[in-house]
Amino acid sequence: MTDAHRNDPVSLTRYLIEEQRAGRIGPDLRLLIEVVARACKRISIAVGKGALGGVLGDAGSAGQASINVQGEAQKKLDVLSNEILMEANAWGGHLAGLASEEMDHSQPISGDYPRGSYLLLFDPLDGSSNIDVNVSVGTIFSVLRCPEGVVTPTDADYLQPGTAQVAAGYCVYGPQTTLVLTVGNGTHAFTLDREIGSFTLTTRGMRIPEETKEFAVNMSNQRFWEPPMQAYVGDLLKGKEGPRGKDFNMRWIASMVADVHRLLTRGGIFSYPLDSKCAPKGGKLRLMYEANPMSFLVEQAGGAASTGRQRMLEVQPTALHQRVPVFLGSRHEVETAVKYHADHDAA
Ligand code: P6P
Repeated sequence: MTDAHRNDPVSLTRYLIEEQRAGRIGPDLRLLIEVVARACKRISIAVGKGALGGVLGDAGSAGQASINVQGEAQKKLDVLSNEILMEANAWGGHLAGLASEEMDHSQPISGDYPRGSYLLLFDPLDGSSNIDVNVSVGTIFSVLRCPEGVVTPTDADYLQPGTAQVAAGYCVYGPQTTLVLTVGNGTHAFTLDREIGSFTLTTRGMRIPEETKEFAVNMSNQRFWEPPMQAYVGDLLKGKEGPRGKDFNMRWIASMVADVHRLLTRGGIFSYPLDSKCAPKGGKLRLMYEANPMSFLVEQAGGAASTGRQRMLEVQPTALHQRVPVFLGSRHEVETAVKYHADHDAA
């Protein structure tokens, strides 16, 4: 769908009401997604102010950096984005609890407010190392059901495989602010109309081409990769004279939301594989609020998502901030990368 939105604009609210009317989502999930979208609008405004808003640079005070549970220096906008999402979701009555990349543990909704039946997980501002250099960043979120009978959820209640997600999405803060969402009925893009402050459906049913000539990986880690990854990328680089029989292009924005938005839009494969540096931690990217929501979106758009050795959405989580290797994007290309790993392991 290209320009149809100009004649009959479908807002995010109308899309969600139509999904509810069709019986695919309930009123609480509709409210949850609207609340998250509203928080993303506030984050977009804060990100867009940059230096003018005094929000660039590292968090912390008196020269003392603020370090999060990931062991990463927090940016001021990391902290602000987290606060915006926490405040927005505290009082609506749709959530039982929430978990964030920026918080050591999950947090039940305060007893001051009614609790709902959903768990919200998010990376409030992914790619934040790019903020100070004005490169696209984004918010990633995942929605799970709170286990039956659990009133005060703990970290263990979040440890559900990606197949249990009821919704997932991201908001990319780039030249446009675009919310990409799935509730299990396709992947759809909503662009923020800043004049009226509303997300408008601009692509209904994103589809990832099954083949691609574009890969996204941080090549500076090549010497640390496992042999199957060395072999896979080595053959990509051989181009049409090599076993793949075609030339490939490379992109790496180092902002997962931006790299994934590109492949959802025009195809490609994104990979952050194991390397000898991150292998002890299980990988670089986080399963619960980066890999799983992105994998849900990609599969709903006809793509594939894997750890290299297992379908991502079937990984049984063991820890809230668990890390995994990631391969996702054009289905046939992901299957090829997985085959390099299977052949290596079989040998
Ligand atoms: P590297 C951003 O910090 C992030 O979590 C992802 O958004 C991104 O894909 C990756 O890390 C970039 O990692 O090692 O290339 O800086």
